[in-house]
Amino acid sequence: MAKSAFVAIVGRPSSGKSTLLNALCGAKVSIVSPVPQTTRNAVRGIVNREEGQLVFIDTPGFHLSEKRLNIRLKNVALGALGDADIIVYVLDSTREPGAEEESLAANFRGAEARIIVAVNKTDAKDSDVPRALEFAGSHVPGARIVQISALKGQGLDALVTELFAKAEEGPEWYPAEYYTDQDPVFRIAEIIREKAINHTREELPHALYIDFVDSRKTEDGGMEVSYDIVVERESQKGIVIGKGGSMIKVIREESQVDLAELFDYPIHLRLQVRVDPSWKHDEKRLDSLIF
Ligand SMILES: Nc1nc2c(ncn2[C@@H]2O[C@H](COP(=O)(O)OP(=O)(O)OP(=O)(O)O)[C@@H](O)[C@H]2O)c(=O)[nH]1
Ligand SMILES: [Mg+2]
Repeated sequence: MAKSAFVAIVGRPSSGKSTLLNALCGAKVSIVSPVPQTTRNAVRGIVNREEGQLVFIDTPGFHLSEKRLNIRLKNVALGALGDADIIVYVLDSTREPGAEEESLAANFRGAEARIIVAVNKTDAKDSDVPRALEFAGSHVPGARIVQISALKGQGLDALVTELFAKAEEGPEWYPAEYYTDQDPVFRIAEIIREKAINHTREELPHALYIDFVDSRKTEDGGMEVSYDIVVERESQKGIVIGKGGSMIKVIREESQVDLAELFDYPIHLRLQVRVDPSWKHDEKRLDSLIF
């Protein structure tokens, strides 16, 4: 009988969790950026092999902060941890493990048998693998450890082998042709958010969310979809629009490229920018964005 398992991918912000999920799935399932706190949801990606099925759950980076949004993000990660059969703990070998890393690792106490530590970014110039191995050995004793580069796709076969060694016999949770369960409205919003994050800096990536407005069928058999890029302040609106609309044009065009790859029908994207000064304090809004 085939095996299956739910596998949570957890780690600090920017440790490479989403990059890892995409590399495992061989597709862009979860958005990636150099900015911490990019992932805001428990995004599922599915890997089917001869041995069975692994359902991965990407999670927001574990970040110590008392801000309302960050607490919610942390709760998404902790929820996924609790639900998972196996945990891949992504440890960034380029970063000094500090109080945040220790606080995250403390969640694994007693669950070491369910954990595989993936020491990531081993390709990077500033990678310090011995430091990461030492931390893993002392803070998650007994857990299996693999060295990977999610970016270069190195060590992933070894990781998958370790995962199937831990997985138990079980049903296929998704049809074999699925690699994610995200609905199209969310998926498009995430792609727009990725492009917007990657073209803005400082506080702006954290200030924005993407809001679906409407959609309609088009004569070419496709869909026209309309989204708002929502920011917190009027000044940020100007930045996202750019001089003569140049920035929003780039965001739209880059999004269109990804959408053409993901959908087998044409998507015509319309983008507007809106200001919502208090969305981070709006519980209903947060409910709809962080899950
Ligand atoms: N050199 C190197 N860079 C990596 C590797 N994996 C991820 N990165 C980079 O690290 C940055 C963060 O990657 P993400 O995959 O978005 O990290 P994350 O853990 O999902 O981040 P959050 O969602 O914010 O928690 C990006 O710039 C990636 O290109 C790796 O193996 N090697
Ligand atoms: Mg991520």
